[in-house]
Amino acid sequence: MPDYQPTPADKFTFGLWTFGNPGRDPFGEPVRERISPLRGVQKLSQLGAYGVNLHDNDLVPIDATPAERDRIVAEFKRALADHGVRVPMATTNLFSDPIFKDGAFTSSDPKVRAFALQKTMRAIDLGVELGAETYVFWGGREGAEVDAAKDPVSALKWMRECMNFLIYYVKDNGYNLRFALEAKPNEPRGDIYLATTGHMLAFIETLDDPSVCGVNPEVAHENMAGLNFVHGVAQALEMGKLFHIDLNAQKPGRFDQDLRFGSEDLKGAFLLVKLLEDYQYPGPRHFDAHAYRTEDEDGVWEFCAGCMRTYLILKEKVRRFNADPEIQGLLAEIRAGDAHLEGLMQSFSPDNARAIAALSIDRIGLGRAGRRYEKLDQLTIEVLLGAR
Ligand code: DIG
Ligand code: MN
Ligand code: MN
Repeated sequence: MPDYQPTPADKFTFGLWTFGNPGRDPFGEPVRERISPLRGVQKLSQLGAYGVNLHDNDLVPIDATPAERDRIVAEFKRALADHGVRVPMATTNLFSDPIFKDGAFTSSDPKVRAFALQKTMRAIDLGVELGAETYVFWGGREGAEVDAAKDPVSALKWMRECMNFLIYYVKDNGYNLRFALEAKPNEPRGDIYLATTGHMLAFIETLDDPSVCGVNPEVAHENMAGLNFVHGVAQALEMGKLFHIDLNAQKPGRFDQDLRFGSEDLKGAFLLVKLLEDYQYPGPRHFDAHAYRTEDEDGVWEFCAGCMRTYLILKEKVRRFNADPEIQGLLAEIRAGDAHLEGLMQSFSPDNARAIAALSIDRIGLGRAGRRYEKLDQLTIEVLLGAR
């Protein structure tokens, strides 16, 4: 039996804001001290994590002087080096400060949009200085409650203008950095523009250079939109646009819970791990989640350890599923191909069209044939329950 002990080779990462979450919620004050970035780097290294990620202001206060900024960053870099922890991803906090109350890149006020660009350029510089190669954009305030106030077409044009500007900024500075756009349907805004990963994939194609921009899907966010997360990740993966991923858990129909990975919808988490592992997704397994508000610092580290341990246990379940003779035999039967037919359909020609038109296909028989999915899903559940 594997020991499910994570190592940096597993590429597990946590945002500073995850273990640093003090347990505040809209109806309650913090319940624990905010765990510092330095403490987090030390502890996550001991737990076997690969890296940490950050918003600019998770590390450098928004009102820090340049000298304070440099001191804080130098101290953080020393801790990263001392504990062998990487910073694969960085991002900008464009949602906490009141200036962003009606959006950052989509604010109707060009002064706010300019401030957001200014802040993001500085945050990109910080991320690159720390070694990040992926830069995430989550537009938490890019949305509306009063749609009469803002033309959504203008909002999208302003968003594109800012994203194009920042892509040119990265190129102009010769940074080795790719962008990953993170969707969320609502919260903290009543409605957030570019609400799902699908919206983001379409938006990316409208940028001046789509090649440097992908997506950062999050389990909870697609779930909030009532969507199948694995399907959205599969589409991004198939398009070569899965540049990063936010792992957590979520109960349907609730606010963004950002729960410990695998703590809800275990089959969905299994199928997600299967997709990532079967397709050898090379990126970090990033947990954008936090401990329950009921927890103290010990509980926070139990939360971090649990995210990684559950991923590794599910990865072992994937291995067992892929090695299970009965399951694989059933899948071979279910997925029986037909080289001739598939050859006809894979490329159009007048001959292929005539051949398909002339086919005699047993509509009634095919409609009656059972697909044996009850058996397959039961076997899947039995793998998850440890009965196979
Ligand atoms: C929320 O899901 C967002 C912010 O935490 C951050 O901008 C991004 C990073 O993964 N996820
Ligand atoms: Mn979330
Ligand atoms: Mn996220």
